Amino acid sequence: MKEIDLAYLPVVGRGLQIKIICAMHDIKFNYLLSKPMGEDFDKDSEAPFGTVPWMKDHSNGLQLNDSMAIVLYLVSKYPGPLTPKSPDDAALVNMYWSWTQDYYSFVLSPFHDIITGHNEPFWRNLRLTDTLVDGGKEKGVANLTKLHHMRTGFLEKHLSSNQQETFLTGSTCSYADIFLYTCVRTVQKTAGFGILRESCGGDPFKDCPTILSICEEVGKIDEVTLASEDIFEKAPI
Ligand SMILES: N[C@@H](CCC(=O)N[C@@H](CS)C(=O)NCC(=O)O)C(=O)O
Repeated sequence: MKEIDLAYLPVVGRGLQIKIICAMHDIKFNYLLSKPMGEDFDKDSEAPFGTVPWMKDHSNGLQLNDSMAIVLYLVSKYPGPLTPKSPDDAALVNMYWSWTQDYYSFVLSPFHDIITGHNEPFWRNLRLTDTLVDGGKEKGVANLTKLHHMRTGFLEKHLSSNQQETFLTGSTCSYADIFLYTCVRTVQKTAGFGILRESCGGDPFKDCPTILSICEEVGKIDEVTLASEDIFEKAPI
């Protein structure tokens, strides 16, 4: 039985990439919406670390409370197209996954606080003190826009100086490509990230042709479009 419960929030965030990976590896996926944005799950009392995503595998009862741990578990327990072909392949995929996780944690996630007006300081590790302490929202948006350009600039330069491949690590799509795709489309399409688009003069990735081309290729995979449904149009962030 390939079936998991995944608790997350009704946003793109760190949940959609897991849903897409399940679709590509033929794993049945039950989406539980967590408090404070849903009633199926209470992250504060049911998830050991008080965060989502949280996963339970129906086959063995295994519970995991970290997005990367969940993804590494799924692609090794249930092999499929996203399972790395060798330790070398896995090492590179994990490096690009971590680039994306950092981009999410340091750029997208602080933007979430600004977009949603979230000002409870212990939500996400006191991070508000970093982005908003010196100058409020306007300065926070300016700082995060600068960080967006710096982070994507490094990745773009690195990728474009290597021999151009279709995906991050070669000719096959990896779970890192999927996460990069969900983050880029979130910034390009969701209503909340209009604030970053505006602060970039319309197109936050205009200097990132390699990143955009990888996302274009990811978007051609049937399971990616099916699992994404209309989330980029409907979800706020
Ligand atoms: N390293 C963790 C980070 C998890 C995390 O910070 N999740 C956020 C949502 S994307 C959360 O649960 N925030 C609510 C809180 O910290 O109370 C992972 O990747 O799973």
